[in-house]
Amino acid sequence: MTALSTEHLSALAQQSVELPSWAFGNSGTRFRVFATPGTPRDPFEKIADAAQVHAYTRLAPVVALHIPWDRVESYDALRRHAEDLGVTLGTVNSNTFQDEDYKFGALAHHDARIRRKAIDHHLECIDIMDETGSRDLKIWLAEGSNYPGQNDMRDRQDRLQDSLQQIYARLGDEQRLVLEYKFFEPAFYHTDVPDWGTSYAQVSALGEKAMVCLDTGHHAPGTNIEFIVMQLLRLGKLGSFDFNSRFYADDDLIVGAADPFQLFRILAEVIRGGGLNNPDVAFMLDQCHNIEDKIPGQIRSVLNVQEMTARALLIDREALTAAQDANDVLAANAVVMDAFYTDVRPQLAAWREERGLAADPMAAYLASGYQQRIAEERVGGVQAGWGA
Ligand code: LRH
Ligand code: MN
Ligand code: MN
Repeated sequence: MTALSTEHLSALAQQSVELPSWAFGNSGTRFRVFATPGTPRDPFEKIADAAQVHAYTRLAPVVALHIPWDRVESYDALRRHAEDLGVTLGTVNSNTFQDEDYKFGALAHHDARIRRKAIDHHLECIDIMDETGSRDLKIWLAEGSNYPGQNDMRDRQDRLQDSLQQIYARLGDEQRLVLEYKFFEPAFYHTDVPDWGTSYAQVSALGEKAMVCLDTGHHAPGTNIEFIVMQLLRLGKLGSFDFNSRFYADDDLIVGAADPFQLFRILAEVIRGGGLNNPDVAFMLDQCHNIEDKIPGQIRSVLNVQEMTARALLIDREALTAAQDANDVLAANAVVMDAFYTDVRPQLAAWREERGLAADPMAAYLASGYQQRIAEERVGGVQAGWGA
Protein backbone atom coordinates (compact mmCIF):
# COMPACT_ATOMS: atom_id res chain seq x y z
CA MET A 1 0.00 0.00 0.00
CA THR A 2 1.21 3.50 -0.80
CA ALA A 3 2.10 5.45 2.31
CA LEU A 4 2.34 9.14 2.99
CA SER A 5 5.94 10.36 2.87
CA THR A 6 7.58 12.73 5.35
CA GLU A 7 7.11 15.46 2.76
CA HIS A 8 3.39 14.71 2.53
CA LEU A 9 3.06 14.71 6.29
CA SER A 10 4.75 18.07 6.63
CA ALA A 11 2.42 19.49 3.95
CA LEU A 12 -0.50 18.18 6.00
CA ALA A 13 0.93 19.71 9.17
CA GLN A 14 0.77 23.15 7.57
CA GLN A 15 -2.80 22.79 6.40
CA SER A 16 -5.20 25.36 7.78
CA VAL A 17 -8.98 25.38 7.46
CA GLU A 18 -11.05 28.43 8.35
CA LEU A 19 -14.29 27.77 10.21
CA PRO A 20 -17.47 29.82 9.72
CA SER A 21 -18.80 31.30 12.96
CA TRP A 22 -22.34 30.67 11.68
CA ALA A 23 -21.82 26.91 11.63
CA PHE A 24 -22.06 27.00 15.43
CA GLY A 25 -25.45 28.68 15.57
CA ASN A 26 -28.80 27.07 14.93
CA SER A 27 -29.92 26.93 11.34
CA GLY A 28 -32.43 25.04 9.26
CA THR A 29 -34.50 25.24 6.16
CA ARG A 30 -37.31 27.63 5.44
CA PHE A 31 -39.63 25.02 6.93
CA ARG A 32 -38.16 24.77 10.41
CA VAL A 33 -35.13 25.64 12.48
CA PHE A 34 -34.35 22.94 15.04
CA ALA A 35 -32.45 24.18 18.07
CA THR A 36 -29.50 22.18 19.38
CA PRO A 37 -28.85 22.24 23.14
CA GLY A 38 -25.78 24.29 23.97
CA THR A 39 -26.00 26.63 20.99
CA PRO A 40 -23.88 29.78 21.46
CA ARG A 41 -25.66 32.88 22.69
CA ASP A 42 -23.21 35.38 21.22
CA PRO A 43 -20.15 35.61 18.95
CA PHE A 44 -17.81 35.02 21.91
CA GLU A 45 -19.37 31.60 22.50
CA LYS A 46 -19.22 30.79 18.78
CA ILE A 47 -15.48 31.44 18.87
CA ALA A 48 -15.13 29.26 21.98
CA ASP A 49 -16.82 26.37 20.15
CA ALA A 50 -14.70 26.87 17.07
CA ALA A 51 -11.60 26.72 19.27
CA GLN A 52 -12.71 23.24 20.39
CA VAL A 53 -12.54 22.04 16.80
CA HIS A 54 -8.98 23.30 16.53
CA ALA A 55 -7.99 21.89 19.91
CA TYR A 56 -8.91 18.35 18.82
CA THR A 57 -7.72 18.48 15.20
CA ARG A 58 -5.06 21.20 15.02
CA LEU A 59 -6.41 21.94 11.57
CA ALA A 60 -8.67 24.91 12.10
CA PRO A 61 -6.89 27.90 13.65
CA VAL A 62 -8.99 30.63 12.01
CA VAL A 63 -12.65 31.66 12.41
CA ALA A 64 -14.55 33.70 9.84
CA LEU A 65 -17.14 36.29 10.87
CA HIS A 66 -20.40 37.35 9.25
CA ILE A 67 -21.62 40.91 9.74
CA PRO A 68 -24.13 41.82 11.15
CA TRP A 69 -24.55 38.33 12.68
CA ASP A 70 -21.28 38.74 14.59
CA ARG A 71 -21.59 42.39 15.44
CA VAL A 72 -20.10 43.10 18.88
CA GLU A 73 -19.26 46.22 20.84
CA SER A 74 -15.55 45.61 20.83
CA TYR A 75 -13.85 43.70 18.02
CA ASP A 76 -10.62 44.12 19.86
CA ALA A 77 -12.13 42.17 22.76
CA LEU A 78 -13.36 39.49 20.34
CA ARG A 79 -9.92 39.29 18.82
CA ARG A 80 -8.25 38.92 22.22
CA HIS A 81 -10.83 36.32 23.24
CA ALA A 82 -10.00 34.31 20.09
CA GLU A 83 -6.28 34.58 20.66
CA ASP A 84 -6.64 33.48 24.29
CA LEU A 85 -8.34 30.35 22.99
CA GLY A 86 -5.63 29.67 20.42
CA VAL A 87 -7.41 30.83 17.25
CA THR A 88 -7.49 34.01 15.18
CA LEU A 89 -10.25 35.91 13.40
CA GLY A 90 -10.32 35.52 9.64
CA THR A 91 -12.48 36.49 6.70
CA VAL A 92 -15.19 39.07 7.27
CA ASN A 93 -18.33 38.20 5.27
CA SER A 94 -20.68 41.00 4.35
CA ASN A 95 -24.44 40.53 4.32
CA THR A 96 -26.79 42.32 1.96
CA PHE A 97 -29.41 39.62 1.91
CA GLN A 98 -31.54 40.18 4.98
CA ASP A 99 -32.42 43.85 4.89
CA GLU A 100 -35.77 44.99 3.53
CA ASP A 101 -34.01 47.70 1.50
CA TYR A 102 -32.22 45.05 -0.55
CA LYS A 103 -35.32 43.42 -1.96
CA PHE A 104 -34.35 44.47 -5.50
CA GLY A 105 -30.60 44.50 -5.08
CA ALA A 106 -27.76 46.18 -3.19
CA LEU A 107 -24.46 46.88 -4.95
CA ALA A 108 -26.16 46.70 -8.37
CA HIS A 109 -29.33 48.55 -7.37
CA HIS A 110 -30.52 51.40 -9.60
CA ASP A 111 -31.53 53.46 -6.54
CA ALA A 112 -28.48 55.51 -5.50
CA ARG A 113 -29.57 55.61 -1.85
CA ILE A 114 -29.73 51.84 -1.52
CA ARG A 115 -26.49 51.34 -3.42
CA ARG A 116 -24.81 53.86 -1.09
CA LYS A 117 -26.15 51.99 1.94
CA ALA A 118 -24.77 48.69 0.60
CA ILE A 119 -21.38 50.23 -0.17
CA ASP A 120 -21.28 51.76 3.34
CA HIS A 121 -22.00 48.35 4.85
CA HIS A 122 -18.90 47.02 3.11
CA LEU A 123 -16.84 49.97 4.31
CA GLU A 124 -18.00 49.14 7.85
CA CYS A 125 -16.85 45.55 7.26
CA ILE A 126 -13.40 46.85 6.32
CA ASP A 127 -13.33 48.97 9.50
CA ILE A 128 -14.04 45.76 11.40
CA MET A 129 -11.26 43.97 9.50
CA ASP A 130 -8.86 46.67 10.65
CA GLU A 131 -9.73 45.83 14.25
CA THR A 132 -9.86 42.06 13.96
CA GLY A 133 -6.68 41.90 11.88
CA SER A 134 -8.56 40.11 9.10
CA ARG A 135 -7.16 40.02 5.62
CA ASP A 136 -10.19 39.17 3.50
CA LEU A 137 -13.54 40.79 2.83
CA LYS A 138 -15.84 38.22 1.29
CA ILE A 139 -18.73 39.48 -0.80
CA TRP A 140 -21.62 37.33 -1.88
CA LEU A 141 -24.48 39.14 -3.54
CA ALA A 142 -28.05 37.91 -3.39
CA GLU A 143 -28.84 40.01 -6.42
CA GLY A 144 -30.59 39.37 -9.68
CA SER A 145 -34.06 39.16 -11.13
CA ASN A 146 -36.89 36.66 -11.42
CA TYR A 147 -38.38 37.53 -14.79
CA PRO A 148 -37.01 38.44 -18.21
CA GLY A 149 -37.29 42.18 -18.63
CA GLN A 150 -37.46 42.88 -14.90
CA ASN A 151 -34.05 44.57 -14.96
CA ASP A 152 -31.38 45.74 -17.37
CA MET A 153 -28.71 43.10 -16.76
CA ARG A 154 -25.97 45.12 -18.41
CA ASP A 155 -26.59 48.28 -16.41
CA ARG A 156 -26.49 46.17 -13.29
CA GLN A 157 -23.02 44.86 -14.20
CA ASP A 158 -21.80 48.42 -14.66
CA ARG A 159 -23.21 49.57 -11.34
CA LEU A 160 -21.78 46.52 -9.62
CA GLN A 161 -18.33 47.33 -10.95
CA ASP A 162 -18.63 50.92 -9.79
CA SER A 163 -19.71 49.83 -6.28
CA LEU A 164 -16.90 47.29 -6.06
CA GLN A 165 -14.38 49.95 -7.09
CA GLN A 166 -15.50 52.18 -4.24
CA ILE A 167 -15.12 49.30 -1.79
CA TYR A 168 -11.80 48.20 -3.26
CA ALA A 169 -10.42 51.73 -2.88
CA ARG A 170 -10.88 51.50 0.90
CA LEU A 171 -8.84 48.27 1.31
CA GLY A 172 -5.53 48.46 3.17
CA ASP A 173 -2.30 47.29 1.55
CA GLU A 174 -2.52 43.85 3.12
CA GLN A 175 -6.26 43.42 2.67
CA ARG A 176 -8.15 41.71 -0.13
CA LEU A 177 -11.63 41.45 -1.55
CA VAL A 178 -12.95 38.05 -2.62
CA LEU A 179 -16.08 37.87 -4.76
CA GLU A 180 -18.22 34.77 -4.48
CA TYR A 181 -20.42 33.54 -7.32
CA LYS A 182 -23.60 31.48 -7.23
CA PHE A 183 -25.66 30.41 -10.19
CA PHE A 184 -29.09 30.97 -8.70
CA GLU A 185 -30.98 31.77 -5.51
CA PRO A 186 -32.52 33.90 -4.19
CA ALA A 187 -33.04 35.19 -7.75
CA PHE A 188 -34.13 32.55 -10.22
CA TYR A 189 -33.96 34.11 -13.68
CA HIS A 190 -30.68 35.97 -13.60
CA THR A 191 -28.04 36.43 -10.92
CA ASP A 192 -25.55 39.32 -11.12
CA VAL A 193 -22.53 37.15 -10.24
CA PRO A 194 -23.63 33.70 -11.37
CA ASP A 195 -20.33 32.07 -12.35
CA TRP A 196 -16.56 32.16 -11.99
CA GLY A 197 -16.20 33.98 -15.31
CA THR A 198 -18.29 36.92 -14.13
CA SER A 199 -16.53 37.02 -10.79
CA TYR A 200 -13.19 36.87 -12.61
CA ALA A 201 -14.19 39.70 -14.96
CA GLN A 202 -15.38 41.87 -12.07
CA VAL A 203 -12.33 41.30 -9.84
CA SER A 204 -9.82 41.54 -12.67
CA ALA A 205 -11.10 45.03 -13.43
CA LEU A 206 -10.44 45.98 -9.79
CA GLY A 207 -6.83 44.94 -9.39
CA GLU A 208 -4.43 42.55 -7.70
CA LYS A 209 -6.08 42.62 -4.30
CA ALA A 210 -9.34 41.25 -5.67
CA MET A 211 -9.82 37.52 -6.13
CA VAL A 212 -12.52 34.94 -6.79
CA CYS A 213 -14.17 32.85 -4.05
CA LEU A 214 -15.31 29.39 -5.09
CA ASP A 215 -18.16 27.95 -3.02
CA THR A 216 -18.41 24.28 -3.92
CA GLY A 217 -22.20 24.28 -3.46
CA HIS A 218 -22.81 27.07 -5.97
CA HIS A 219 -22.63 25.18 -9.25
CA ALA A 220 -25.12 23.42 -11.46
CA PRO A 221 -25.21 19.63 -10.99
CA GLY A 222 -22.57 17.94 -13.09
CA THR A 223 -20.24 20.96 -13.21
CA ASN A 224 -16.57 20.00 -13.33
CA ILE A 225 -15.55 22.09 -10.33
CA GLU A 226 -11.94 20.92 -10.36
CA PHE A 227 -11.59 22.41 -13.84
CA ILE A 228 -12.57 25.80 -12.42
CA VAL A 229 -10.07 25.33 -9.60
CA MET A 230 -7.36 24.56 -12.13
CA GLN A 231 -8.25 27.59 -14.25
CA LEU A 232 -8.42 30.07 -11.37
CA LEU A 233 -5.10 28.86 -9.98
CA ARG A 234 -3.61 29.09 -13.44
CA LEU A 235 -4.82 32.69 -13.65
CA GLY A 236 -3.62 33.50 -10.12
CA LYS A 237 -7.13 34.50 -9.06
CA LEU A 238 -8.31 31.79 -6.68
CA GLY A 239 -8.64 33.70 -3.41
CA SER A 240 -10.68 31.32 -1.32
CA PHE A 241 -12.90 28.30 -1.04
CA ASP A 242 -16.22 27.98 0.70
CA PHE A 243 -16.30 24.21 1.21
CA ASN A 244 -19.52 22.29 1.75
CA SER A 245 -21.38 19.56 -0.07
CA ARG A 246 -24.66 19.30 -1.87
CA PHE A 247 -27.06 16.73 -3.17
CA TYR A 248 -29.61 19.07 -4.73
CA ALA A 249 -29.15 22.83 -4.42
CA ASP A 250 -27.12 24.96 -2.01
CA ASP A 251 -27.42 22.32 0.71
CA ASP A 252 -24.48 23.50 2.89
CA LEU A 253 -23.91 19.96 4.16
CA ILE A 254 -20.66 18.60 5.56
CA VAL A 255 -17.84 18.86 3.01
CA GLY A 256 -16.93 15.50 1.56
CA ALA A 257 -20.16 13.91 2.80
CA ALA A 258 -22.12 13.87 -0.45
CA ASP A 259 -19.23 13.19 -2.81
CA PRO A 260 -15.80 12.49 -1.29
CA PHE A 261 -14.44 11.73 -4.75
CA GLN A 262 -15.30 15.24 -5.93
CA LEU A 263 -13.51 16.71 -2.91
CA PHE A 264 -10.51 14.51 -3.71
CA ARG A 265 -10.48 15.72 -7.33
CA ILE A 266 -10.70 19.35 -6.25
CA LEU A 267 -7.83 18.93 -3.81
CA ALA A 268 -5.79 17.11 -6.45
CA GLU A 269 -6.07 20.22 -8.65
CA VAL A 270 -5.24 22.45 -5.68
CA ILE A 271 -2.03 20.48 -5.17
CA ARG A 272 -1.28 20.38 -8.90
CA GLY A 273 -1.74 24.15 -9.13
CA GLY A 274 0.39 25.04 -6.09
CA GLY A 275 -2.63 26.03 -4.04
CA LEU A 276 -2.03 23.82 -1.01
CA ASN A 277 -0.68 25.84 1.90
CA ASN A 278 -0.44 28.77 -0.44
CA PRO A 279 -1.26 31.87 1.62
CA ASP A 280 -3.16 33.31 -1.35
CA VAL A 281 -5.81 30.60 -1.09
CA ALA A 282 -8.02 30.49 2.02
CA PHE A 283 -9.66 27.13 2.77
CA MET A 284 -12.94 28.07 4.39
CA LEU A 285 -15.92 25.98 5.30
CA ASP A 286 -19.36 27.42 4.60
CA GLN A 287 -21.75 25.02 6.23
CA CYS A 288 -24.75 24.78 8.48
CA HIS A 289 -25.59 21.90 10.79
CA ASN A 290 -29.36 21.70 10.80
CA ILE A 291 -29.91 18.45 12.66
CA GLU A 292 -26.52 17.26 13.93
CA ASP A 293 -24.46 18.74 16.77
CA LYS A 294 -22.39 21.59 15.46
CA ILE A 295 -18.94 21.03 16.99
CA PRO A 296 -18.77 17.34 15.98
CA GLY A 297 -20.14 18.38 12.57
CA GLN A 298 -17.23 20.76 12.14
CA ILE A 299 -14.72 18.21 13.44
CA ARG A 300 -16.00 15.72 10.83
CA SER A 301 -15.70 18.41 8.15
CA VAL A 302 -12.08 19.37 8.77
CA LEU A 303 -11.10 15.71 9.05
CA ASN A 304 -12.74 15.07 5.68
CA VAL A 305 -10.68 17.88 4.15
CA GLN A 306 -7.50 16.48 5.69
CA GLU A 307 -8.27 12.94 4.58
CA MET A 308 -8.96 13.85 0.98
CA THR A 309 -5.90 16.11 0.89
CA ALA A 310 -3.80 13.18 2.09
CA ARG A 311 -5.23 10.92 -0.59
CA ALA A 312 -4.68 13.54 -3.27
CA LEU A 313 -1.05 13.92 -2.14
CA LEU A 314 -0.63 10.20 -2.83
CA ILE A 315 -1.17 10.59 -6.57
CA ASP A 316 2.01 9.30 -8.20
CA ARG A 317 2.72 12.28 -10.44
CA GLU A 318 5.59 10.64 -12.31
CA ALA A 319 3.56 7.57 -13.16
CA LEU A 320 0.63 9.79 -14.11
CA THR A 321 2.67 11.92 -16.50
CA ALA A 322 4.23 8.82 -18.05
CA ALA A 323 0.80 7.28 -18.64
CA GLN A 324 -0.56 10.55 -20.01
CA ASP A 325 2.40 10.95 -22.37
CA ALA A 326 1.90 7.39 -23.61
CA ASN A 327 -1.83 8.05 -24.16
CA ASP A 328 -2.47 5.17 -21.83
CA VAL A 329 -5.94 6.19 -20.80
CA LEU A 330 -6.64 3.40 -18.35
CA ALA A 331 -3.22 3.47 -16.71
CA ALA A 332 -3.52 7.23 -16.13
CA ASN A 333 -6.94 6.80 -14.62
CA ALA A 334 -5.68 3.91 -12.47
CA VAL A 335 -2.96 6.11 -10.96
CA VAL A 336 -5.58 8.58 -9.79
CA MET A 337 -7.98 5.90 -8.55
CA ASP A 338 -5.21 4.06 -6.64
CA ALA A 339 -4.60 7.22 -4.63
CA PHE A 340 -8.30 7.79 -4.07
CA TYR A 341 -8.88 4.27 -2.79
CA THR A 342 -5.98 4.34 -0.32
CA ASP A 343 -7.10 4.35 3.30
CA VAL A 344 -4.99 7.06 4.94
CA ARG A 345 -6.80 7.00 8.28
CA PRO A 346 -4.26 4.87 10.20
CA GLN A 347 -1.40 7.13 9.12
CA LEU A 348 -3.33 10.26 9.99
CA ALA A 349 -4.17 8.83 13.41
CA ALA A 350 -0.46 8.20 13.99
CA TRP A 351 0.31 11.72 12.73
CA ARG A 352 -2.05 13.11 15.38
CA GLU A 353 -0.58 11.04 18.18
CA GLU A 354 2.89 12.27 17.28
CA ARG A 355 1.58 15.77 17.87
CA GLY A 356 0.07 14.99 21.22
CA LEU A 357 -3.48 14.82 19.86
CA ALA A 358 -5.97 12.01 20.31
CA ALA A 359 -5.87 9.48 17.47
CA ASP A 360 -9.63 9.85 17.15
CA PRO A 361 -10.55 13.54 17.61
CA MET A 362 -14.28 12.89 17.39
CA ALA A 363 -14.25 10.30 20.18
CA ALA A 364 -11.98 12.49 22.31
CA TYR A 365 -14.27 15.49 21.94
CA LEU A 366 -17.39 13.46 22.74
CA ALA A 367 -15.70 12.05 25.85
CA SER A 368 -14.52 15.47 27.03
CA GLY A 369 -17.84 16.53 28.55
CA TYR A 370 -17.78 19.91 26.73
CA GLN A 371 -21.00 19.18 24.85
CA GLN A 372 -22.87 18.34 28.07
CA ARG A 373 -21.43 21.40 29.81
CA ILE A 374 -22.56 23.87 27.16
CA ALA A 375 -25.98 22.21 26.98
CA GLU A 376 -26.41 22.87 30.71
CA GLU A 377 -24.85 26.31 30.83
CA ARG A 378 -26.31 27.94 27.76
CA VAL A 379 -29.98 28.45 27.45
CA GLY A 380 -31.56 30.32 24.55
CA GLY A 381 -28.85 30.09 21.90
CA VAL A 382 -29.01 32.32 18.83
CA GLN A 383 -29.87 31.15 15.35
CA ALA A 384 -26.97 30.91 12.95
CA GLY A 385 -27.87 34.43 12.02
CA TRP A 386 -30.49 33.60 9.48
CA GLY A 387 -33.09 35.16 11.72
CA ALA A 388 -31.02 37.11 14.19
C1 LRH B 1 -24.63 32.15 -0.02
C2 LRH B 1 -23.49 31.80 0.89
C3 LRH B 1 -22.58 32.99 1.14
C4 LRH B 1 -23.14 33.51 2.43
C5 LRH B 1 -23.36 32.21 3.16
C6 LRH B 1 -24.12 32.26 4.44
O1 LRH B 1 -25.36 31.03 -0.38
O2 LRH B 1 -22.78 30.71 0.40
O3 LRH B 1 -21.25 32.59 1.30
O4 LRH B 1 -22.30 34.40 3.08
O5 LRH B 1 -23.99 31.42 2.18
MN1 MN C 1 -20.63 30.62 0.52
MN1 MN D 1 -24.11 29.18 -0.33
